[in-house]
Amino acid sequence: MQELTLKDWLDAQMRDFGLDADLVKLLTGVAAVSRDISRLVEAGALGGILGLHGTQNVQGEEQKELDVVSNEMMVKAVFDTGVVAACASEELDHSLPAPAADGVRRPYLICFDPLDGSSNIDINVSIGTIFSVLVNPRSDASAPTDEDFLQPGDRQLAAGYVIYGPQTQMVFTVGRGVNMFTLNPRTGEYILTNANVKVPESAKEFAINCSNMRHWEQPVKRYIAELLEGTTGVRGKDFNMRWVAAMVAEVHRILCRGGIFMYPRDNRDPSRPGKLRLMYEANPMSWLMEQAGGRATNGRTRILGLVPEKLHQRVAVFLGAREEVERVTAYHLEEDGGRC
Ligand code: AFP
Repeated sequence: MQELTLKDWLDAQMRDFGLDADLVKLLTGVAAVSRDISRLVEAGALGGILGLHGTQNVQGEEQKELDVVSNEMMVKAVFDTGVVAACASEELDHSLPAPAADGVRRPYLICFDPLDGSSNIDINVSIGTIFSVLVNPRSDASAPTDEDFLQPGDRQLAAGYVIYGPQTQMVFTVGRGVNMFTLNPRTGEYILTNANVKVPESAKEFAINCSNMRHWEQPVKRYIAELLEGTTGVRGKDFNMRWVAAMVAEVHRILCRGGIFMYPRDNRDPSRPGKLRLMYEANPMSWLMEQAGGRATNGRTRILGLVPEKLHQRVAVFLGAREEVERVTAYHLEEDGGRC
């Protein structure tokens, strides 16, 4: 069978479905820089950029050297495409307008987490880059601000991730299903290896950081207790548990093999509704899930319908197989008093 490269696939999308040529430029730029990030990740200690950078990001988290370098690479790459008016990164306090002041309106905004799963960097476990493309709401060439990014996930035009694991794979949607491309390390070309991915309906695996169990809300405790009871409980079957500590890897596993991923809100800090970021992690991954036939909620409502209040907003996340996400969401709504 003839291999279909990312370029061929994008050309076909332009030809057959009218995919915007500027969006193709942007996706091509993201693919190209992900190849370079992949090489750095692969070099590890030999590349001389492992370890701590000695600074913290806006969320107060330690930045790893590779976080900082890959962020700089992403910023440069997206602006080099010439179609991005501003970008927002999990690693930056505020959005960054395109440097060129040439009076040209650029059609897109892009949000990204340049290196998700940083705690895995130094131990050679899968990490990834997540991205989400939005329309630039400005009709002129003026510089977008943080407020321009505050659009619900339903308005994304493209979203996906690149996983740096045993293989490097780029997985994304432009609103017509989810496709997986694997990087051929010999040619540097991304090849379509899994078209129109669907989340298996029946789940056998769940992913949640159980060390936080004592802080969870009651519906989450109930749902997990039932999974743990296995064949002896109401679910009548055994489940297995996985936790990679990188959302990219958990989502990738669910797209390939099914299951549910959860990062619930907890009772420690009421001002912090979850750990994950809406714009950089939850929105793009939720859209992928829905495009693959799965579901994504914050326990109560669809994540893609949430209107962000701030750029670095956090949110509780339940995503994966439809039935599982619907069940845990129903437990939350029951607890709230039966509102559906
Ligand atoms: P970073 O984006 O800071 O690398 O954090 C990764 C992450 O946000 C997400 O990818 C993981 O699911 C989650 O944190 C893991 O968190 P804990 O294992 O610390 O609970």
